[in-house]
Amino acid sequence: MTKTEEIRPHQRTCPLCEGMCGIDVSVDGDQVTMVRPNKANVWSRGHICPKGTTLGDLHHDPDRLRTPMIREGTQWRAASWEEAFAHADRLARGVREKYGQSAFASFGGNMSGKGFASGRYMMLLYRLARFAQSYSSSSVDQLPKNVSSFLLYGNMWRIPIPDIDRTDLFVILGANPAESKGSIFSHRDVMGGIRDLRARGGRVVVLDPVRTRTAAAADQWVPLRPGSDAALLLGIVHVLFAENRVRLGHLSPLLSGVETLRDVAAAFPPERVADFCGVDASVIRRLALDIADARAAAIYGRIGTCTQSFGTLASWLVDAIAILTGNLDAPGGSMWSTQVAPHLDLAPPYASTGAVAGNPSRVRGVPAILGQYPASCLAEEIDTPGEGQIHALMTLGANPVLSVPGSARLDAALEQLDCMVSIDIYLNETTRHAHVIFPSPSLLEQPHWDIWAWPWALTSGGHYSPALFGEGHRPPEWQVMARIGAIMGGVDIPDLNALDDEFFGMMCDQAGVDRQVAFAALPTNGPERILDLCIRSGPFGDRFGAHPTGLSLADFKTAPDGILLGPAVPLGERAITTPTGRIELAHPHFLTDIPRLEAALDEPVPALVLVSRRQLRSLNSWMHNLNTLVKGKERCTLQIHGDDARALGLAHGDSCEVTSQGGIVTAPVEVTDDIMPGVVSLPHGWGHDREGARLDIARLHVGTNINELSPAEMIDAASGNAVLNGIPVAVRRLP
Ligand SMILES: Nc1nc2c(c(=O)[nH]1)N[C@H]1C(S)=C(S)[C@@H](COP(=O)(O)OP(=O)(O)OC[C@H]3O[C@@H](n4cnc5c(=O)[nH]c(N)nc54)[C@H](O)[C@@H]3O)O[C@H]1N2
Ligand SMILES: Nc1nc2c(c(=O)[nH]1)N[C@H]1C(S)=C(S)[C@@H](COP(=O)(O)OP(=O)(O)OC[C@H]3O[C@@H](n4cnc5c(=O)[nH]c(N)nc54)[C@H](O)[C@@H]3O)O[C@H]1N2
Ligand code: SF4
Ligand SMILES: [Mo]
Repeated sequence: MTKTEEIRPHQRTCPLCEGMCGIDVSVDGDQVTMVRPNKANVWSRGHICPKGTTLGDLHHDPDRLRTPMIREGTQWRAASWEEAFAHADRLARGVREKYGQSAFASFGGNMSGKGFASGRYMMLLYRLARFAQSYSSSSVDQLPKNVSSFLLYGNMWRIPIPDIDRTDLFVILGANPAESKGSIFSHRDVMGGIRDLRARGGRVVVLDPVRTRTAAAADQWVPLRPGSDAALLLGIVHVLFAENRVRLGHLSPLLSGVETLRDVAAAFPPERVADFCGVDASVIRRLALDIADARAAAIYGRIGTCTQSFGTLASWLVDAIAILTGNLDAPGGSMWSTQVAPHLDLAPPYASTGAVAGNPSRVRGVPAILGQYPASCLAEEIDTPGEGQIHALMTLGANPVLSVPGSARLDAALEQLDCMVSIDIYLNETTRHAHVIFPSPSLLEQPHWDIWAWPWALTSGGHYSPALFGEGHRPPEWQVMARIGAIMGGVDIPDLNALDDEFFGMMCDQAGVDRQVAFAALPTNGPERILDLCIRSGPFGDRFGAHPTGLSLADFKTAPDGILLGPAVPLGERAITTPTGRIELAHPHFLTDIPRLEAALDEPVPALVLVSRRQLRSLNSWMHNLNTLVKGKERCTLQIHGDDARALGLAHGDSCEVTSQGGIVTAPVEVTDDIMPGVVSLPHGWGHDREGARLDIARLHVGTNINELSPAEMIDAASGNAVLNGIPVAVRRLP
């Protein structure tokens, strides 16, 4: 290799969030020397955030696990791969012999689908493992939106995305892309998109209890009480009907339940919900008319509308308003993507067909929703004795000890497991309870093509990044996934390659591609041929020669800055796969939850409620071990309005104690008028003081775990999703 080749940066996509930023990674031998934005990347055109520049630090982090780890008592030791598989197998067999397969559960986290192989082989692992109970971070995140999309359109992942580049009015509820960079909404630069929209004369309105940096960049900030979105949105629906502003647009022949929705909303005039929402009725009316009168309006609700008491109703009504104003499946409104490589197994590893609600949970009796139990139930299912008690758990890219409500109980419960296997890159707050940890390869040791961001992009395109470093002496990640699945499910795999061929063959069937043709064209096992199949059988693909001008992975391999293929187009009836073939605007699952909302309208308002916040330099709970990101002033503060601070005798910088029904934490006080009175906020993902975690930098920036305050009992009844916002709290000054 010549000197110039050695220092030429490698073009990649940052895999950390949905921003999908193109980056240039410079290396010297096996060292990353620099990460910079790639201005030539056709998607991101030079956009980047501080996290993306730390991919080298992450790769070199001495605490990142490189070998499997086995715990004996409180002692950890590095182990060979074969030893680790054998140890996990022994423990799993023990549980199976004593309690049967009903004692096995899984928790899939936010990083579970991000790996090139792990994302593509998750389904194989779960098929082999036959977990009796599945849990995931979905039920502390977007499950209400999955439920509403499942009922409205027939597919839990057919979530509409705001088309901000072509809209005139962007209404944001409960999202803060200035910090999060967009969620279930991939845009090359959301804040840039907001600036462009305003520059061309459009408007942006943000409904949020906090004047976030997103709200500050908008035309209008509407502070509203946490958990009140559904009521406010019903007020808007009321006005649309009452003022004769309903315009159904091209989806009209596909709609069912319009009159029922009108009748429901008749009982919710803005004047009735105004006090509950803390928003003037005139503001709600104006917003309804602005949406109705805009040439195109994009209404976007994200995590603030999901992780609250009425998450499902709010998620449903966001879409209902788009539908009633002709803004669904229409440019400038909310649309669905057309992916270059639609992943053939995107549906998560739990059954999501048939009824939305499944069997009741053993301890609390709440139904499984779309095949999974609420994360808030995990602790009680582990620590409550009886038939069906969980004794074996697999975690995959998850840190539920910090991310799930009632985390103190969960932390204690995990210690009781007879078999805990984690696939993770750190020995952290959660994995310290594991018996065996299998490390994933570093994000730079694997290729990348985003599975989780392209589905939410309203520009079709693709970007393939080859692995930058070799994986070293470890079995390929896809084989690790298969073997762990087999261990958890107690099945033998006589031949891994034959198993993979069968898995691949099933994908060919799903894609309508002749198996023999696909095997002949793509003879090498592993995740790359799955990606190639997805591209070639996708809407822009060559269909293995049937569309000679179509694309294959080879085209992307020769386009290191990516390829774009144009903006989203309306999908019409192709998008609707409900049993009736219609958009179920008034599905009974939504309507049965309305009385609960009505009852809440008359309940007394708590004096102080807690909401969560995200921070640009964090990624949920796990990027706090990188000094570049955590250094600087304390970020884990309790934000409180000046009026509330005065009333409670709190001053900026004081230490305070926050108490809820769930627990007690302490935090430094940050007085700010960027939060509405009656609401306080803490960031999530902190609390790095657990004994035995191996996170040397994070330990210096402990912070406090907000989920010790979130009560496990508080869930959105219609989805089982955790309520992380609007938690009643009391705050007092500590001496
Ligand atoms: N109070 C409150 N709680 C919240 C939220 C909130 O807003 N407020 N947000 C919720 C949301 S939206 C989510 S998604 C959840 C997240 O909940 P989790 O998924 O449980 O938590 P993360 O912090 O994302 O944990 C990611 C895990 O993946 C590991 N990891 C990192 N990189 C890799 C990798 O390459 N491979 C593997 N195998 N593992 C890797 C990390 O070490 C970490 O253990 O938290 C939820 N909890
Ligand atoms: N830097 C960074 N980026 C991330 C993450 C991260 O941890 N850090 N996490 C990633 C993940 S897993 C996710 S899911 C996404 C989430 O991405 P976003 O949905 O953009 O999440 P947040 O930034 O938490 O914004 C949620 C907003 O909801 C507001 N809110 C709280 N309660 C309510 C309510 O009842 N109603 C309304 N209308 N608003 C409310 C909060 O004040 C907050 O401003 O971000 C992803 N990107
Ligand atoms: S915005 Fe997201 S994708 Fe872009 S650099 Fe930051 S973390 Fe990576
Ligand atoms: Mo999330």
